[in-house]
Amino acid sequence: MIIWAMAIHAQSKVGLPADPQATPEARKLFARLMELQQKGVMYGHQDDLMYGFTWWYEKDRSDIKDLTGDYPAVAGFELGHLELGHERSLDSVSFSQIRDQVRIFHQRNGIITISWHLDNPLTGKSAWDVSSREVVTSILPKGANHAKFNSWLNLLADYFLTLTDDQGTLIPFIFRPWHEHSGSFFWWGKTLCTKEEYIQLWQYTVNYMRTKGLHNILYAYNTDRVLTLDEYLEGYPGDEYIDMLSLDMYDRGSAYFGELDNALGFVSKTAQSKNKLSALSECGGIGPNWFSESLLNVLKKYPVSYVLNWRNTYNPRAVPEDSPYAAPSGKNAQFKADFMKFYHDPHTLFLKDIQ
Ligand code: BMA
Repeated sequence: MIIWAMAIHAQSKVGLPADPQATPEARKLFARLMELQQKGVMYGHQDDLMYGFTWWYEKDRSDIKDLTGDYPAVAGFELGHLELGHERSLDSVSFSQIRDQVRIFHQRNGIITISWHLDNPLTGKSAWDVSSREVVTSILPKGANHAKFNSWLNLLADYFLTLTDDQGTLIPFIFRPWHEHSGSFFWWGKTLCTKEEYIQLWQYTVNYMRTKGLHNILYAYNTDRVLTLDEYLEGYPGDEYIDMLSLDMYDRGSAYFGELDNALGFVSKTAQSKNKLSALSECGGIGPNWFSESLLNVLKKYPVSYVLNWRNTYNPRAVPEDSPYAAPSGKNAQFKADFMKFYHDPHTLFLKDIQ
């Protein structure tokens, strides 16, 4: 009897989001991601649907689709400046357009992931303002900026509550706040607060969203480049808060693929042992066979839900030498064939592959 009960319990733990009250849609998304992770690695692109390197909002356009004929399987969206009550994000995209594209992409059966480069609530400067080590302390309970932080979380929750489908059902998505904690370039970075404060920040945020009735969110824990699992897990808020273990790593030189292999190895292994998802949630690089061989060879070794290239910053003054990371063009047009090889590889999944 006890063994039977334990077996049922263990089974129910497999493939379930961290939120005990997760909506059916969030459960479905989690199970779908778990299944897809066994099939291959999805390709994702930040801000893919709103603009590209040389264009600004053209209906149904995407730099990835222009090149490959298909959309990415994962679309990234950014909410920085929502907390200020602005109409447009720090990347100049209107929040109403983001809402529209989230709805459209969900209808296309794509996967949605959201990031938040929120301003520094203490100094009023950007997310990259690391001039003070008091910011996280100041927004936690009893801190001088706690009420302000709550009002920012309110704006975020209110916006999340508008991300609904035609039936009014909340659209499930992956949220990756407080990212790249192992680095110290955001005000919530490793040397800018204590480990305990960082954990509290995470738990407070997730609990706040849950209290607001948001049970449709899968949460991604995230660091920048790390060399060890201890380094990776420093600041991990706990299995009850996290659904995905993710990593951001950009190509910064010859050690890159070795370090990526090492980190993705322990991240994906730890994720598996916790029944969580894993992802390479930001990456970028270019070079001969960069996508189709160097990156793919590492990705093929581990169960990784998705790999995402950061945004193709719209550049109205682009000159032919310029080129974005994703969907290479300009001076990198020579690498288009490499990206197409990556696209055609049976291991990579674009939107049509996940229907
Ligand atoms: C960064 C850069 C910035 C952008 C931010 C949020 O890495 O792309 O230009 O504002 O992400 O999207």
